[in-house]
Amino acid sequence: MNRTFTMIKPDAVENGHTGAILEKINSAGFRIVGMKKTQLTVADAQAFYAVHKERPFFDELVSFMTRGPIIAAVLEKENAVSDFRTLIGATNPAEAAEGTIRQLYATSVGENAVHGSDSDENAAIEIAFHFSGRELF
Ligand code: ABT
Ligand code: MG
Repeated sequence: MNRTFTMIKPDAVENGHTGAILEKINSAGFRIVGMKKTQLTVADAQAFYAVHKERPFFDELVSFMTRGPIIAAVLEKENAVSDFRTLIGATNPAEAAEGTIRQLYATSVGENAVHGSDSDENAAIEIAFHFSGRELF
């Protein structure tokens, strides 16, 4: 078994897609190990996306990710990291495969509805950033 970290981002929460996205996650065979509704601070978002700090879209990304609540969750499944990236689809929803979460619910590259960890190493870092051991079951 393998774990990944996801966020349902502010756009998808605002647009009322939380329930539909959780249903897709459940139907795809992921077990929810931990989950909470929370709002990132500017410092949280800057730290979470630190790899992008020199990119031109960084400030917009931080302001988007902090503008409203998110759902943060830890998911478990065999091959969770790569299977979850397949379930969410490409970063740009215009390029996301039919039936993926981003194809269905994202609006743009900058507001793409969900996050999924891109490696086991980053999943472990992201899980530790958002959850304590007592919040994972
Ligand atoms: P995340 O799950 O948010 O990490 O997205 P993903 O891994 O699919 O894509 P990356 B490359 O990590 O993008 C991080 C966030 O930056 C936004 N972005 C990215 C832009 O706004 N413009 C760009 O040109 C690129 C490459 C998309 C991601 N956030 N959102 N939403
Ligand atoms: Mg990423």
